[in-house]
Amino acid sequence: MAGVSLYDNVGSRPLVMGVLNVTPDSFFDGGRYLDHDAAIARGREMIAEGADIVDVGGESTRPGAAAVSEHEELRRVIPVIEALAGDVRLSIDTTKEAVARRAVAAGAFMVNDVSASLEQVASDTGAAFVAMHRRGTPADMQDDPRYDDVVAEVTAYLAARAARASAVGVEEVWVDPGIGFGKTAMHNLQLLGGLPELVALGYPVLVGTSRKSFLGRIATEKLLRGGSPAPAEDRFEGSLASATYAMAKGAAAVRVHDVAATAQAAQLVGSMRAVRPAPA
Ligand code: HH2
Repeated sequence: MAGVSLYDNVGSRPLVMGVLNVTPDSFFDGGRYLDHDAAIARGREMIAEGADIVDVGGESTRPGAAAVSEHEELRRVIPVIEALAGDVRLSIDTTKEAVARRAVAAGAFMVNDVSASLEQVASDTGAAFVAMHRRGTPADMQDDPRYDDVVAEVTAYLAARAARASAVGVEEVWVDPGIGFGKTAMHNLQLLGGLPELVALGYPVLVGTSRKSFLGRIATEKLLRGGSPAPAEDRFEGSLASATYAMAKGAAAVRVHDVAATAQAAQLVGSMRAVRPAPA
């Protein structure tokens, strides 16, 4: 196509948010980056791999995870944020008000809140805010979750939470369907397929499927032969496929552990968005 450069896609490329869990018990990277130096090195590695945002978390949200004290969560995340601030945009993955405030003061630009309730902190500090949908708490969220229409219910919930955040003065509000948070594998698939409904709300959409258990339960050959679901180490392909699908369906950003591969996929989706088909 005349006049369209393959490299002329700046601005249309979905963003890649790299996951950095400074925890002993996160379901995939738990224990790898509990040490501050290891976490900072991984943050720098993700920047080199193409991360647009690094999401720093100090408390696992996996089903059954133990709660962490405010003091311990601060001890885990603040030195990492201080060290990486200035090198990349940082978000803080927390549900605690004090942790969110301290993290923004230390350099985070975004509050990523799986409880969708810290909008006042974002408003007070001028941070961007991610409102994520979840049902229940880590202790009970996977106990037989039910919805009449998961796409409609999650979309309505996020519309209300986003409106509440805007009403208190948050300037940059994101929404996230919360893949795996109180959802069956079928609910997760329905939410991914229904992403255009969420995108139509008009807020940038963040999606996190990376290495999550539903990917291991989707009918792999092994599973069809009576085997067990794939463990997190074997969910790379599903993670990349689902992130690429989410971006193609309009997600503005994907939250992933595998930054290098996903950044390539984001570049490709951005290129496809930039290139308009020639008129027939
Ligand atoms: N998923 C996890 C944590 N935070 N935040 C948003 N906005 N969206 C998500 O889908 C999301 C999230 C769970 O993944 P991870 O951080 O890798 O694991 P853990 O909670 O065990 O630390």
